[in-house]
Amino acid sequence: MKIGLFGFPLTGKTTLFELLTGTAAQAQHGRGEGQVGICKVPDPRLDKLTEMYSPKKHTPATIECVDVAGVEKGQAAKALPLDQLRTVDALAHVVRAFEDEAVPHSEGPIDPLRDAISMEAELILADMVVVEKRVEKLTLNVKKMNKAEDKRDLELMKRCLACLEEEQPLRNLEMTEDEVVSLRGYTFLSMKPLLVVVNAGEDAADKLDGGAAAFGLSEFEGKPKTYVTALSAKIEAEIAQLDAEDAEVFRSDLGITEPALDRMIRASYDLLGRMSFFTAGEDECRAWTIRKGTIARKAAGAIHSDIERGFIRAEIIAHTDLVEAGSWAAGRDKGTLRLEGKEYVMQDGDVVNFRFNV
Ligand SMILES: Nc1nc2c(ncn2[C@@H]2O[C@H](COP(=O)(O)OP(=O)(O)OP(=O)(O)O)[C@@H](O)[C@H]2O)c(=O)[nH]1
Ligand SMILES: [Mg+2]
Repeated sequence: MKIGLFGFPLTGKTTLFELLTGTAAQAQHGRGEGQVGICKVPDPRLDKLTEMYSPKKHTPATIECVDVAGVEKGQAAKALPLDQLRTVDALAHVVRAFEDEAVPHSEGPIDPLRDAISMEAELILADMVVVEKRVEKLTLNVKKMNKAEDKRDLELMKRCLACLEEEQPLRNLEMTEDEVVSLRGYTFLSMKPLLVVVNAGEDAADKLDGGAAAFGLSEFEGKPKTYVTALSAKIEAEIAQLDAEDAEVFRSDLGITEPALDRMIRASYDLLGRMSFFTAGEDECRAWTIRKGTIARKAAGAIHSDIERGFIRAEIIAHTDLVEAGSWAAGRDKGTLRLEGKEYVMQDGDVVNFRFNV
């Protein structure tokens, strides 16, 4: 899973990147040209397994993060930062809500809704350039060769163009699975799931739980493949330097109910329809990220293609049941550990032992 942080200049992208990836020392402020980092997904369920098994290795799930330079308004179509986001699974638009006279904002007074709308327009514009060229090319091809395939592509591209001309992102366009696949190669930006991350000031902790509405962004809520979350990047970056106990005291003093890292990751998992399962043993306890609705045999493939190919059965126990039973064997005795076949739909928090044959 790869997430791209982007936004107007000086909105706190690199501060958030540092927080997510724990790379404060290396991250480049004011430049951040496509720097990539790994975010370890905190998960108390995995911590609990590690406590039970004392494994040699503890391996959390990870999310890849990209931090790009600020996008200037009106630059979208040729902006390098946006081009660096072509390969991400989701875009995280870092919208500025914090007030700080020492940090100028290219768009003028602080206004999260205005910025969220203008950035959406930039994405739409960037895609429009690509779609217009494609429509031109396909129209010519159809005239010349009249191939069914080109005709079908042209029809789809025209629908995309109409959507963009109405100032709607391609996220809003209803498409079949096949159409989505056929557009994949274009890496359209306005088609990517969008996480609007409001970077609120340190004095706005009481608003964080209020979500979109608290920052005047209600109109972004409930849109297709769009999710709004709020956090306070700078203060959280400072809290991240503290030990766990102090951090908690600090957070509760400020009224922050959930660490920014957890909030951001939960939002990303929800937005992208992802969930985690675990493998646990004395060698390694590990979290794996899969799409919701994945069947057992496919989930095995997340670990290794051999396990998917040679899949026989999966021994599965829900995390809560394993903790309650106290051990794998006790779970088997209690009957909460089950044997499931390849078509079993994985559940969030399943702890799994795949049986396979190669
Ligand atoms: N007061 C306050 N300042 C912040 C907050 N987040 C970031 N800043 C400050 O804003 C300035 C810019 O932060 P960066 O994280 O470098 O912003 P950026 O979006 O990466 O900037 P560019 O990459 O240049 O576009 C720094 O001085 C940060 O300390 C915040 O939540 N509150
Ligand atoms: Mg930056």
